[in-house]
Amino acid sequence: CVLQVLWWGPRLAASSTDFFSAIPQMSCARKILNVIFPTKSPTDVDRAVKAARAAFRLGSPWRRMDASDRGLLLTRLADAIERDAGYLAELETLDNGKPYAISYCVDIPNVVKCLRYYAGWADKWEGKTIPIDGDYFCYTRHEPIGVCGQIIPWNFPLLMQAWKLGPALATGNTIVMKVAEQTPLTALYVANLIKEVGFPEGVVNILPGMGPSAGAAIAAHMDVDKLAFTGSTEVGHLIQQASGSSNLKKVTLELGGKSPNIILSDANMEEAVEQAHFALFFNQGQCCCAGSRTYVQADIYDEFVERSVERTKNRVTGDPFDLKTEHGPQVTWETQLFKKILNYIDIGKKEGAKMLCGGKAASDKGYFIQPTVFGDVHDQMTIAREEIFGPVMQIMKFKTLEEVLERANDTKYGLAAAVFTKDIDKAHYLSSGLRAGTVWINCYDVFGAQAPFGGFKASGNGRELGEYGLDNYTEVKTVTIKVPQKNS
Ligand SMILES: *[C@@H]1O[C@H](CO)[C@@H](O)[C@H](O)[C@H]1NC(C)=O
Ligand SMILES: CC(=O)N[C@H]1CO[C@H](CO)[C@@H](O)[C@@H]1O
Repeated sequence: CVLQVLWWGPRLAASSTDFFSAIPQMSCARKILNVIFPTKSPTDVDRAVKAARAAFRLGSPWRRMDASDRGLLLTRLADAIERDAGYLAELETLDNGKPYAISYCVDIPNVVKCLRYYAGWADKWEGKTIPIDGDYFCYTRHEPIGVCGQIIPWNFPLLMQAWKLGPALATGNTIVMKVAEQTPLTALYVANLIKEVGFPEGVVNILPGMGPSAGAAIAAHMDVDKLAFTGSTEVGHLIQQASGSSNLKKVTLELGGKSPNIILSDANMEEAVEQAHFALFFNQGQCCCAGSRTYVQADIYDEFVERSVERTKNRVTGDPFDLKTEHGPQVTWETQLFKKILNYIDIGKKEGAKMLCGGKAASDKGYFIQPTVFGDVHDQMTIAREEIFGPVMQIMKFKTLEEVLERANDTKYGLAAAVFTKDIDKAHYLSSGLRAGTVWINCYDVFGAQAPFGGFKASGNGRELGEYGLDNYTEVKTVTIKVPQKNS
C-alpha cells in the first residue's frame, strides 16, 4: 500500500512542468492515502502503543542492545536517507509544496545531520557519581523514559521527524509517532528505511492520522510515558490537559510564536532587508519562529520599508519543482489555512495597517498567496498579535531600545527573536532582555543539531536539539549502595 502511494511522487515530479495542472492529481494522491491509512480509532493507537511497550520490555532486543549499536542504527538511517535524498526531496515537495531546492538543499541535509549528531550521543550520555554524606556509593543512571508519543507538524515534515527520532532513539526509548495528515508521505517512506536498516520490531511506530482522533488518543493514552508535540499553542493546551487528566505523562511542547525582529538604525541595510524578508517568507511563512513582527528604528524606517517591498515584489513564486522558485503554495488543500491567511490580510486592511504589496491569492489554481507586506502596523492590531502562519509581513516603527524591548516582549509567545545592529553593547542589551528561547544577532533561522531550540512562555516547554534535547527523553535514576567500612 505504501508503495502504491509513493509511486505518485516521481510520476508527478516528472510530469510537473506545469505544476498547476498537477494539483488535482496531488489531491487525488492524498485521497488515496487517506483511504488506505484511516488511523481513525483509538484501537489503532492502542495497537501501536502495545507494540512500542513490547519493544521496550526489559530483556527485549532493543533494551539489550549496546548503546553504540543504537548509535550505529541511527547512523545507518542517516545514510539511507542521504542515499535516497533526491527521491525524498521530490516527495517532500509534492506533499508540502515547498520549493524542491529547499527540500533538497536545506531539509534533507539537516535531517541527515540531526540523526548523525544524535547517533554520536547514544554511547556518551553519562550519569554521575555523587559524594553523598555517609558510607554510601551513589550514582545516577540515565534511563529512557519509555514509550514516547510524538506528534509532528506539516511545515517541515522530514526535519521535525528527525528532531523527534534522534534524541528519543539515541536514549533508548520506543516511539508512537503521529505524522501530520496533510504531509504523511515522507514519514512513511522513512518508516520503510527504519525497517530496512534494522531497528527491532516495534521500536518505531508511525501513524498517519488526524489530530482529534489519533493525536488525542495518544495524548490521553494511559500507557504512553511521554509526549512530545510540535504544533499550535491552541493544541498544546489540549495536550497538556490530556496529560493532566490521564497518567501525567511528561509533556514537551514546541508551539507557536510571534517573533520580533528588531532592526536598529546602525544595521547593514542590505543584509537586514534580505534577512528580514527571509525571516518572514521562508517556507511560505509557515514557520513557528517566523520573524513576524519587524520593528524598524524610526530614522531608517522609510528606506527599510521601501526596500523590503521591492524585495518582496521580486520574490519568485510558482512551480515548486522549478529550481528558480523561492515561493510555493501554502500547504493545505483543505481550505482552512489558506482562507485564514487571506482573512488576516482583510483584518489588517480593516484595522488600518497599510498594505504595500501582495494581498491576494496568486492564482485561481493551487493554494498560492502573494507575498504581502503591511507597513504602519501598530502593536494592538490583530495582525501584530496573532500568529498568521503565512506570507504576510508586519513592519512597525520604534524609537528607543527600552521602548522596543518592552514592545517586543509584550506577547504571550516567546519562541525566537532577532536583532540587527553593528553595536555589540546594544546587541547584548537586547539579547539579554528579550524573553525568547532563541535570539539571533545579525542572522535569522540559523539552526544546528548541536544548539537547543524551544520556547519561553506560551511557546512551549522543554528543549529540542543539542545536549539539552537528551534531558527531555531521559529519566534520571539515583542508585545508592551501602559501602561497608569494615571487612567482615
Ligand atoms: C526538560 O528537561 C529539563 C532538564 O532535565 C527539565 O528541567 C525540564 O523540566 C524538562 N521539561 C519538560 C517539559 O519535561
Ligand atoms: C511585557 C513584558 O514582558 N515586558 C518585559 C520585557 O522584558 C523586559 C526585560 O527583560 C522587562 O523589563 C519587561 O517587563
